[in-house]
Amino acid sequence: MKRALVTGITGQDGRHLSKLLVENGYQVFGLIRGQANPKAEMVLEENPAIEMIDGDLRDLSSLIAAVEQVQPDEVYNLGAISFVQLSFKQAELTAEITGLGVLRMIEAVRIVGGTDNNPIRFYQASSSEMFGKVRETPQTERTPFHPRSPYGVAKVFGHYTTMNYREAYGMHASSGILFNHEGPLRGLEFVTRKITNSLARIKLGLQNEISLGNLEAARDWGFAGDYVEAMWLMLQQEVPDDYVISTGEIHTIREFLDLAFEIAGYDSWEPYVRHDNRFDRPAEVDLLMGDATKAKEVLGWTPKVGFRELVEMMYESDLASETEKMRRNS
Ligand code: NAP
Ligand code: F7E
Repeated sequence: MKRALVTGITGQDGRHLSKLLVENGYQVFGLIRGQANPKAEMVLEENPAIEMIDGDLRDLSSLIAAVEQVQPDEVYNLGAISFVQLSFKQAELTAEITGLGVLRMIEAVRIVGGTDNNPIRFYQASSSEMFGKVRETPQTERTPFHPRSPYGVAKVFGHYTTMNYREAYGMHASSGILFNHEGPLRGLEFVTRKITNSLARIKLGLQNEISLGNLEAARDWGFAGDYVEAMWLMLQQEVPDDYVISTGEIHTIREFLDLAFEIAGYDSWEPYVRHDNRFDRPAEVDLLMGDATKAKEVLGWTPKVGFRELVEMMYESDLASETEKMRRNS
């Protein structure tokens, strides 16, 4: 039975990835930070086969202890402050966790190491935010980086750290440069889930409007369930490498609103959406569009869920859960 250690197990991707790993016959260990983290219970309810291990990306010794205890075949480093807007307000903490946290995690893996003929394989959750003010479109593994937020800067540090450990120590360390991926498990602070959840509440008469920032930004949105498969495939390759994971299709926030409101049976979203400059960013990433040809050719990976299906899935899930909450409260 293969053993995997996953940081960020309580996040969107951690929940999808741990499900996939358990289905693939792995014993899964999740790194959990803090005292009595309430999200740990939720993950265990979803997936009772997971074992939780205490640790924090700010604390190297806790990471070494976790790797020593688990003796993993594979480590997936998904833990981060992942909300770009928050990274502007807590830049130092973002650098500490999203940036230096990668160095600590991969250093723990290097120190513990695994056996000579079975070295520990490492996955780093890199991001399309590293491209920021894009130098070319679509973006590939060779496109230069120009991050536009403390989050993007921290991810560039983590990306180059992973590359450096691969080159300097011959480690099996790979990075997935993942473009935005969403789904019903997406945090409510991200724009897609904020829209589908608010829309479900508007439909049920629980809310009147949605306050949003810049509607003109364009993103390459895929489904998180498809993207965690790519993470796993990267660690099954003989040779470690970096891969762009994306759909190659872009839509603006405005187009997301068009489709979501159409699915919910409205003629127009305009009466329900208000601009609030608290959601504008000091520096914006206008457009991200990935070219995942390498992942297709080497990993055999392609996304399965299209844009309409994704928006429908998120809206239907929010409508069902908000209806259930209403029923319980009545
Ligand atoms: P998410 O839902 O925000 O989850 C972040 C996870 O990081 C949570 O489990 C959180 O745990 C954990 N974490 C935060 N601080 C930590 C610390 N000090 N020590 C250990 N764990 C800590 O993020 P996601 O969407 O699943 O994304 C997973 C990874 O992929 C992140 O690194 C993100 O930056 C990257 N990424 C995401 C996307 C995307 O579109 N989703 C695209 C590219 C890259 P708590 O429950 O304890 O807070
Ligand atoms: O913003 C605009 C906002 O917060 C998308 C993370 O997973 O993907 C994610 O980062 C766009 C931006 O995601 C609101 O200005 C407008 O242009 O959903 P988001 P993100 O910043 O693209 C990357 C790949 C990651 O790696 C990150 O971890 O939407 N926008 N109005 C808004 N965004 C939010 N959150 N809220 C609004 O009200």
